[in-house]
Amino acid sequence: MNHLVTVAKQFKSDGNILDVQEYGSGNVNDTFLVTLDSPQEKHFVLQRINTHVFRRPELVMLNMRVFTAHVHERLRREPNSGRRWQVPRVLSAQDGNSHYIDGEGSFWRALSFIDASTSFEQVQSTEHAREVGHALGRFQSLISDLATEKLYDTLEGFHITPRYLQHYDVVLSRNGVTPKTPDVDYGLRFVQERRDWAPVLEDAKSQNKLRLRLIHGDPKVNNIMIDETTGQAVSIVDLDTVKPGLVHYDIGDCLRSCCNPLGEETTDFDAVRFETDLCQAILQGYLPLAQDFLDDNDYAYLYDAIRLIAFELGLRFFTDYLEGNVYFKAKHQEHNLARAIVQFKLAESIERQEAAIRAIIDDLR
Ligand code: GN1
Ligand code: MG
Repeated sequence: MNHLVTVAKQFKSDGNILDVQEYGSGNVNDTFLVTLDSPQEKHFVLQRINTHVFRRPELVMLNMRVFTAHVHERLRREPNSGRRWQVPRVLSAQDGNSHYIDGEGSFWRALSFIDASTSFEQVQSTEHAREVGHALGRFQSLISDLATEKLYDTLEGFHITPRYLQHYDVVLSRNGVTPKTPDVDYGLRFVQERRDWAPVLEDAKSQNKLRLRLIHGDPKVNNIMIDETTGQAVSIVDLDTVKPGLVHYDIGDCLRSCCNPLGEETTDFDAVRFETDLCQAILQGYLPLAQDFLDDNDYAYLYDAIRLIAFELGLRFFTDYLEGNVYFKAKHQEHNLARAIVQFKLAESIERQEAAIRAIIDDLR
């Protein structure tokens, strides 16, 4: 029997397994969609966790159990808002655990599929952008009353930009840079010119201007599930990085992902731009839900967050290219270099539009 089917059978579900197919476009974990013959549950999501990235995957699952229980309880008590909102459920393995380890030592887990919904690699319209913003606000607000100490830090250094810079310096001094092509040269200069500004959010955190909260960590456009009929956002998936952090990491990540109409994988570098209309729509969806937990300092650092997370992701891709593609899955040798340039071009576009972006933020406060 196919190995994937054998693994899928280790998780409790309502029906027999009809099919297991690769699913989505994750850069870290391997994701599969399992199809069942049961009318109650047509699908579930099966994932092999990248344990090179998530060193303690059992803590990722523990976190997931804790905050999904919290959110399910809040949703149960909340008055009906007339909108569907769902959180994936962790499916137990036959032995009652939240994971299954196969004969090769791979770590597998299963989650329920959000029915009748779909996600997109790029934002489709301003309505879609508004829904993405709504989803992020809804998600953050549902975990805003869960104490940060309840969740483990399952990926130390995640979104701590100065840590990525430190690692970049180590890789550069260890490996050197060969070949020094014009693209590599551009990347080196780009990082050099911005490195003094890179600790901006971490500095604000140390000065107690910004405080830790629970965040999603990866609210990019393809993690927002959209109802197939209503077009409304109904869930955010990819919950591995829900842990303590700054809400700014989330806002920055959401905007760098959603306001880049060409997407992360384009190779048309000169056409990459940050679309301020989409930024406005996302914040229009987000801020009404977030204004209860955002203070003046939070607003003051929003622009920096948008610029920083684009810069940071570019730096992460660039470092990974220089290191030989050890973190992000790459389809070819230069793949992470190309992804880095896209993020750097996006950061430049953000910088050019600083006044307009700050005006949008001020306007919506
Ligand atoms: C990774 O695996 P995926 O695609 O969900 C990465 C994110 C990046 C994203 C860029 C744990 O997410 O931080 O923003 O690639 N996840 C991790 O596409 O590093
Ligand atoms: Mg992810």
